[in-house]
Amino acid sequence: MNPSPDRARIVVVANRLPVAQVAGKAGKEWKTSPGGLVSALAPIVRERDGSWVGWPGTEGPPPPSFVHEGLFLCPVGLCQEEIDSFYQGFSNSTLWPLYHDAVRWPEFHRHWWKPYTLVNERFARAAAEVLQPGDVAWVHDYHLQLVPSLLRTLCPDTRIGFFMHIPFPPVELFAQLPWRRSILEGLLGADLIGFQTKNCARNFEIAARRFSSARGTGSLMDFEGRRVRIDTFPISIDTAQISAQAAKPETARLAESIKQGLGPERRLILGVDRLDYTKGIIHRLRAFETLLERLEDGAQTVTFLQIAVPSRELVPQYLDIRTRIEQQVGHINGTWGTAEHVPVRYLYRSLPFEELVAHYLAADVMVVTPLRDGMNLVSKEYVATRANGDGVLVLSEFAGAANELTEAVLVNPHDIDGTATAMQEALAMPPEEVHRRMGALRRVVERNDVHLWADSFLGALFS
Ligand code: GDG
Repeated sequence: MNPSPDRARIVVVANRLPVAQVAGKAGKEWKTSPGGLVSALAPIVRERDGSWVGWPGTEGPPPPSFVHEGLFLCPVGLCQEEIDSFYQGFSNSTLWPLYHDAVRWPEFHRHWWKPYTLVNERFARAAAEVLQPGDVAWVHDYHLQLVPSLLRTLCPDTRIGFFMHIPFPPVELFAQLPWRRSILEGLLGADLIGFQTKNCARNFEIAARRFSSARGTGSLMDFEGRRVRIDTFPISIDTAQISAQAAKPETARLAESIKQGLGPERRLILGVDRLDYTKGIIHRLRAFETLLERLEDGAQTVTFLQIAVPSRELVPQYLDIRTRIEQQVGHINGTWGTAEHVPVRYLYRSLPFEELVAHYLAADVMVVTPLRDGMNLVSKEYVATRANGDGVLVLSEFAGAANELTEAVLVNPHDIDGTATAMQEALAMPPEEVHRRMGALRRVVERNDVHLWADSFLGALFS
């Protein structure tokens, strides 16, 4: 008999461990990685005496399993060749662009596929080694889509859940993938496959019916004599943690000094993203320049601050998009800047969490305009900091978050004029409307936080 959902041990299988090695006083030491996923899953794994299987993020043989802050961690090693082919290649140059509406050309290379299968097998074996009867395996994301079926072969009685953090593309795009059947059969090894949105779940069902032997409609499919449930679990944030950080007096002080630094009476429009071509930063900059053209003299009263977190710097498309963004920032500042005013401020780095929250608090308008995004947590984090009920969120309709945050100012990021108009309206929005919209948005992130997301997924896995 399977244990109840609140007692089973959980083995999380994810590309990355929830820790990274940093330089400490006594040499290298492990530090918990920031982020909502870690803060949601770590307590569940810890309380239930579970484990976390993942790559430590550096090349070479893995260290032995170890306990960090009460979490049992099982490192999986990758050699340099596998980092190039499995991680930067198949995961981030084939699957990532293909699954994000092919906003960049996905590269299909046979010599990347084999390492993808081999690394997935290694993850499955590492998970099988720690799984005990009655445990549950929760596999995460596009890097590990073969793990559910591999694990099913190794541990046939284990309940297996899979959650896809990024979109699942429409079948017309997915059909391009030469290994489409293997990927679908890999995922169908799970008992439950979770997606961010209903559209993604539907895309998967259509692809599974077309390219595998899975049958069924709606949220239940039959595959190789088993029932597979397909469902939607929109991920969220640790709302209480972010709200508490925003409420600290030191955060308010820091936000005030950020505002003062812009100059008197200036309004702040903020963008925060990993530097990724899916996040629409170039389109956003073009929209901001269009806004400056329209504002003419008023251009002096507004600043756009883009925080771009370095990401996948060894993948050529990322280097290319960084160069283009930096050229565009230079172009706008060269054209519109004065000795007193720099219209675009650009930070290419990751800020400490406390500073990130202070920037959210300082922003009059938050622009989150990805060309495609599974969910987008930044949009939800901004909302969580607005205890005063002010601030306007401009949000792409192509972010999964747009399904929930319907009171944001929704935009098509490809429509540069439309996005500029949305920014302009956001800056001029009457306070009553700002408060009404933000109130509605806050109710959404207060109701659905990352803990509810994890509980809903695990509840469904046991039902
Ligand atoms: C993938 C999917 C899905 C950003 N700048 C800083 C910083 N961040 C943190 C944010 C946020 C996280 O990074 C970014 O999360 P997003 O959801 O916006 O985007 P992805 O990284 O692409 O995440 C996405 C997500 O997985 C979860 O399922 O929503 O669709 O693509 O939490 O706060 N954190 C710090 N400093 C920064 O400068 N400390």
